[in-house]
Amino acid sequence: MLKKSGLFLLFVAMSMIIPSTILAANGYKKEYKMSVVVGPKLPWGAGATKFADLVRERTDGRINIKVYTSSSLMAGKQTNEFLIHRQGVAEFCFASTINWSTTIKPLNLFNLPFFFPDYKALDAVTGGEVGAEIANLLHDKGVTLLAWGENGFRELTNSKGPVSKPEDLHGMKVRVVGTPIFIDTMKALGANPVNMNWGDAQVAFQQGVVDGQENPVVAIEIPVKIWQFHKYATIWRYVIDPLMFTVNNKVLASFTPEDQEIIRQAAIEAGAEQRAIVRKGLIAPDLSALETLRSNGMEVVVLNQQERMAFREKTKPVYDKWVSKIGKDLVATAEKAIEASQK
Ligand code: X2X
Repeated sequence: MLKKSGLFLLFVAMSMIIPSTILAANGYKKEYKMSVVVGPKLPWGAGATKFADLVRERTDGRINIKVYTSSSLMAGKQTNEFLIHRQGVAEFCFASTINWSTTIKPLNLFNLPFFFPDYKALDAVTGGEVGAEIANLLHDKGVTLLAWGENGFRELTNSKGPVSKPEDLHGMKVRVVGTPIFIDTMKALGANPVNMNWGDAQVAFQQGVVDGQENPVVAIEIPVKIWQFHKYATIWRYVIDPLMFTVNNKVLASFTPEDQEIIRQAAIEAGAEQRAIVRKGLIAPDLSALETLRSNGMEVVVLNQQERMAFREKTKPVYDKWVSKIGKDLVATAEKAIEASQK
C-alpha cells in the first residue's frame, strides 16, 4: 500500500515537471509546429498540409505536425523565419529561399537576376552539387533540408502599363520582400522598390499604395486574383523561388531512425507533387496559366530571349556585387550545371 502511494506521489510530481506538450511514452511532443509564410489555400500552404498529413498517417499519429500559415509564428515578419526555426520555435518549415537569404547569404544564388533560364536549369542546380552544398551549409547552421518544393519563377504585375523593356519600369513603385538583393535589382532597373511583408502587401495592392509586385503566377498571382489590382503582367523569369522542406536538426535527431525516414520520404513526395502543381500551365505547349491571366482581363507581355537579355544586361552590376557575398565557387558550380542543362 505504502509502495503504491509512493508511486502515485512520484507520478504527481513528474506530471508537474514534464510539460504537457510532451507525450510520456516515446518522448515525442504532442504537437510539432511547421512555419509557412503564406495562407493555407495557396499551393505552398497546401504542400505543407500534405506533408503533415503524410507524416501523421505513416507514423500512426506519433508525429503530429501542425501547420502555422501566414507567418503567424514570426508575427508577420517573414525574414525572421530562419531564426525562429533555428531556435526551435518552428520545428519544421516549408520555406522560401528568399525569406532566409537575408540571414544565409549563399541562398541569394536563387535571387540573382535573370540567372536561371528555365526549370531544367533550376532542377540541375537543386538536384546536383549545389543542392548538396546548400544542404550541408544549412545543416551546419542547425537545420536539415528534407526536400525541395517550389514557389516558381517570379513574374511582374502592375497597374500602370505594359513592361517590355527596363525603361518601362522607370519610377514604378514595386513591392518586394525585405531582402537587400531585391532592392538592388529593382533600383538597377530604375524602379522604386518598397519593402513589405506579404501579410501587408495584399492590402497595399488593394489601396494602390504600390504600383506593382513580383510573384509566381500559379502559386500566388492566380490564387490571390492579382487582376483585381493589376492589369499588366510581364513574364520575364527574373528570379526563381524554390521552397525547402526543413526540420531543426535536434528535433530530427529526437525521432527514431524509422520515423526520420518516414519524414524524409513524406517531404520528397509532397515536394514533387507541389512542384508539379505550380509548374502546370507555365511550360509550352501548355500555357493555360497565362490564359487564365488574360481571360481575367490582364495584358500579358512574354519577353523573348533578346528582350530578357536587355534586362539581364541592366542588372549586371547586381550580379557583380552579389557573387562574392554568395560565394564565387558556389556561383561557378551553379553556372556549370546550368550550362550543361541547356545542351
Ligand atoms: O512575400 C512574397 O512575395 C512571397 C510570399 O512570395 C515570399 O514569401 C517570398
